[in-house]
Amino acid sequence: MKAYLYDNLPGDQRLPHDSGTALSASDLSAIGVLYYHIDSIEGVDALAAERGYKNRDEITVSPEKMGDAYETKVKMFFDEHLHEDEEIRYIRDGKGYFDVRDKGDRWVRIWLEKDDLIILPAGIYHRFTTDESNYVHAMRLFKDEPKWTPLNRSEDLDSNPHRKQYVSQFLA
Ligand code: KMT
Ligand code: NI
Repeated sequence: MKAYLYDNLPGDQRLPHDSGTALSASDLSAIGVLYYHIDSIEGVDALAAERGYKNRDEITVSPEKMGDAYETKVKMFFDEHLHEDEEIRYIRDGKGYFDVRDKGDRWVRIWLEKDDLIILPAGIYHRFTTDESNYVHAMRLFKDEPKWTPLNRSEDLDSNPHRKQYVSQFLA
């Protein structure tokens, strides 16, 4: 895992866009983003039991797996959005970037690789992209039924209870 402020410069979303300002795991936890490095499925099972993640599936994002849909999918993942549930991802292989908004509404880029696990809290604005390797294989965990509905950023969401809860807990 490597976290840093995004440079906001033009260029492919899959490039590093590293501004040079590094952030730590504790900077991430201050905005409710939890990072773990877990090198066994038993470790993931223990975390899942502790946090009540009852369901899981696996996804591979790559041109090999997705064919012509790949470029479209990668652009969709990169639209800024939030969810009304936590987003939990465990990287089994490959690499990818999760970008999350910080307290100043700046993008923080989090580079994840094999055995990295991230929990994004409900209500945080975020986006995802593969990196230049164009390959990630991840486990998606969830508490109940998978609810993937992305709610794209909009002022209408300022009154969403999950957004309000996130803002009052981490951004106030
Ligand atoms: C998401 O929600 O953006 C994804 O599931 C992307 C693939 S998992 C790293
Ligand atoms: Ni998401």
